[in-house]
Amino acid sequence: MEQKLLEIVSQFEVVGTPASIQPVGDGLINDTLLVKTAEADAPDYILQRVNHVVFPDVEKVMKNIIAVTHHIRRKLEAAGETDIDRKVLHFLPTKADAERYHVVVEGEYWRVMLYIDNAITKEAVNPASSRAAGEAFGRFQAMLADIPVKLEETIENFHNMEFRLQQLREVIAADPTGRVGEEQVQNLLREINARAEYMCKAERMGREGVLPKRVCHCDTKVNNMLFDADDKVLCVIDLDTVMPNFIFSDYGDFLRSGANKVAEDCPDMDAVAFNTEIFEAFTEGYLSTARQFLTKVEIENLPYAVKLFPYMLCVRFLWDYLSGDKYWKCHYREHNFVRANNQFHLLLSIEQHEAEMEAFIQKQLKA
Ligand code: GN1
Ligand code: MG
Repeated sequence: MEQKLLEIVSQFEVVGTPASIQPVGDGLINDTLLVKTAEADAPDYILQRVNHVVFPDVEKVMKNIIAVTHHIRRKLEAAGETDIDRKVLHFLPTKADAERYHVVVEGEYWRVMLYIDNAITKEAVNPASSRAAGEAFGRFQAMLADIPVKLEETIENFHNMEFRLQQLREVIAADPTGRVGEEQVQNLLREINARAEYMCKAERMGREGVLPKRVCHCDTKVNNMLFDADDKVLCVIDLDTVMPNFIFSDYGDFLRSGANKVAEDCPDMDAVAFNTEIFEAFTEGYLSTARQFLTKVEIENLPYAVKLFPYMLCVRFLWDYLSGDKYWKCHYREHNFVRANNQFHLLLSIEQHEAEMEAFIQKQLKA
């Protein structure tokens, strides 16, 4: 096996002799391996197998990633930054084709990037890491605000609320699991329907031309950043979902996961609550780097974005529950329903904080 993997690495423009290989990290989607080279002065590498079930079009994914990393690299160079290989991911071209950044071996997709040593990832969401995340994801969007190429949508309609509601309506009509009639489902559906029109506001504003799509990360989690030993953010990682979206995706989804006082599948609905301290820290960080390019409409709708993502995940989890639990792994029959209900309770808690969120954002803008 190791020999086969080392041969894959050798198909890329690596410097030095790949000598050993071992798994690193705990990513659930892709397989990630650290490749050490024999020479002390040669860099080490990361070899990654891309999950082509989640990402059916790996060509598109790689095209986006290369456009994004090259654009950020040029920005950092123009700003006179040093140590750039630690501040943006560096993917290696293949030996066979300098324009290609992945190889296909026996139906599996592989890519290689430079290993960033002495970097740290954080799992804990606290005010400090949330502020750092806000800053980093805001800066990421800012650097990509003027990217000259149009990126591809690597998961079609990923954060399209109208599409997610349509999916839910279709599964209700087909009712393959016979779960639609459950009282708990009917109760949740009433709440979903009552908010459906409001929650599709982003799509409407997009069609009216008042809300732009920008390059977004679309998986803004605290563990998708690398820090150096001094706790400074080096770069944003995990770029597979980078695609054009409303900026609400990056802002709202971080708070959906980070500012819930409990895990997204916690069954104790009374414990589900919006953590305003995390909201404030993340918002402060995000606005410090993103306000330079955000429009008035985008800023005014940040509180809407905070509500949109719990609502969207409520709809997606319920859709999966009614479909027979095919998308998310479930450990018990009600697991997806619990997730959906948890997200709905998070939304209820957020709705209580609306005026407070607006006031906080206005205060930041005046600061
Ligand atoms: C999925 O598997 P993970 O945690 O990277 C989903 C996200 C959801 C999340 C909720 C490609 O992400 O959109 O927010 O579950 N990613 C995809 O747990 O569907
Ligand atoms: Mg990750």
